[in-house]
Amino acid sequence: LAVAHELDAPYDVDYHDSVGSTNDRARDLAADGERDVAVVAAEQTGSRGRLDREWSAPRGGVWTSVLVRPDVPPAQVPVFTLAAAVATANAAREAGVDAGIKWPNDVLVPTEDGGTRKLAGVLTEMEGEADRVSWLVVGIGANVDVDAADLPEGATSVAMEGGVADRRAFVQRVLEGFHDLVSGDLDAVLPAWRERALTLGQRVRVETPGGVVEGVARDVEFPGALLVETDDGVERVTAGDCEHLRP
Ligand code: BT5
Repeated sequence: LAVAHELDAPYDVDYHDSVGSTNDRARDLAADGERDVAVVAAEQTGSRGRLDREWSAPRGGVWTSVLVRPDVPPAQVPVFTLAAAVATANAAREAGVDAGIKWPNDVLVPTEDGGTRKLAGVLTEMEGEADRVSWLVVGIGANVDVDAADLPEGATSVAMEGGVADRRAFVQRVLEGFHDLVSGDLDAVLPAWRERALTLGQRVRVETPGGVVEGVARDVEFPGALLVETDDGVERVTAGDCEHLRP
């Protein structure tokens, strides 16, 4: 694999044939004071999902973590996560896979029986003061040229969906798309997210740190909250695990 060296990316690329976690590597670079960089790996041996869940990252996937130092308060970080999901869903669509986003950042492919399979995920980590982010690491994992046997149940890949499984093109599009979305007006991320959303209009059940919220997902609001219409009115959900309920 020679993904990295020929990458025409909007970031400097720190390439690894094998690494524990690209997010951990990016965090180390952040501590060293590096500026914007995209860590890219052919495989990860200790990658993480959110809430310390395991993430499978065998060869054939796109595993990347972008280190940026945006001049924004920590409260705006969720919009970077939405942007990463949009860039990834768009890269999948360019590869011929009809992917969409489950709030906030799961990239899924709808199945014929009304379910979904997970194509990609995003893990964002940051450090900052009250009013300003010091560094932000946005980790993106996408199953591109990966076989079902190497993935957990419920997962899918570009190859499995019959798309064009070109990892180099995919990672390039993800990095370009993300860069474009976060370099301009951050408010513009929301309409781009809405265009790819699978969650809006759906009945959802969100497990938030403050309890379960159930209702119909109506919209997203800057910097990334989900507005859920419940029996008791509209609730604004800023974090949590979202499940689409079958009608
Ligand atoms: C995520 O977590 O979806 C965020 C995944 C972020 C991975 C990237 S890869 C580059 C960077 N470096 C890292 O170490 N991480 C980031 P979450 O929403 O918690 O979903 C985790 C769940 O997805 C697991 O519990 C499994 O059920 C499932 N899963 C694990 N590996 C998968 C895969 N390769 N494809 C699809 N689903 C997977």
